Amino acid sequence: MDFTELREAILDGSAKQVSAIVTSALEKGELPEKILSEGLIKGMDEVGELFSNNEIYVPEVLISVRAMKTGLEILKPQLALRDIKPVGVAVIGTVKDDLHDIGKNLVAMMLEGTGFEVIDAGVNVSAEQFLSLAKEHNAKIVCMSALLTTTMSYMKEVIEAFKADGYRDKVKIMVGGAPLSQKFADEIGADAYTSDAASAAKRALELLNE
Ligand code: B1M
Repeated sequence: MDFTELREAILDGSAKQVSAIVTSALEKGELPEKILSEGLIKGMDEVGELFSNNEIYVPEVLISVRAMKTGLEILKPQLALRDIKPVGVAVIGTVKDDLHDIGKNLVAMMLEGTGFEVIDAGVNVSAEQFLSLAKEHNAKIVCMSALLTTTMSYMKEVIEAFKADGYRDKVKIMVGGAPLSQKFADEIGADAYTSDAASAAKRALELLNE
């Protein structure tokens, strides 16, 4: 099956279209994992590309994500039946004393769209919470978001906490948020910095395979 129409429906943010195409593809015997990878994930990659190039903005991305999630809901039971595992577990959160989560939520959605199981710790997340969630869920990726110059420095405390616990080498720690930079990420010893949600998902997948 050619999944162009499904990818276009994701780009258009048409949940109704996505639902109809996914349902009919399943009825025609298409494999759920193929509909997921060739249709939903590839469609979200294209959305991510447009978003990174500032050709679309947050509202459009959120509509596409909603359409993609509609397709995912239909596929989930089929994927479970075929025992398709997530590519890995990622813990994400906005750091302590910071309540900004629009960007964090976009990153969480893009990670999900790339096949990760995402444990979203929410906002105002402490080092202890990041650490205990990472251990509890055997996460390979920890993503921290910060939007304030006064809270981004807390990311270093989180990294130090992972080191002190001896768990630092078991995870790849990624950071992001408007006031951040690659230089800052290097200074605090993060494994990766990305400037937007789409590249965060891509980089997480690369780190998983490194
Ligand atoms: Co606040 N706020 N805010 N704010 N707010 C900013 C960030 C600010 C820049 C506005 C300004 O003054 N110009 C300023 C921070 C200044 C500074 O320190 N640099 C600021 C301030 C001062 C405040 C308060 C202190 C205001 C006050 O109460 N006095 C207060 C702080 C509350 C707190 O956090 N403790 C505050 C509160 C708020 C609201 C809660 C009202 C609201 C947030 C609502 C919410 O998130 N649920 C809010 C908002 C909306 C903003 C602005 C307008 C928009 C931020 C946003 O969501 N951008 C913002 C001004 C601005 O930036 N225009 C501002 C859109 C979002 C998609 O971008 O989060 O950067 P962003 O995410 C991007 C990338 O950064 C990246 O991917 C995303 C999408 O591509 N990314 C990651 C993000 N996280 C990542 C993690 C990764 C990877 C990539 O991990 C691997």
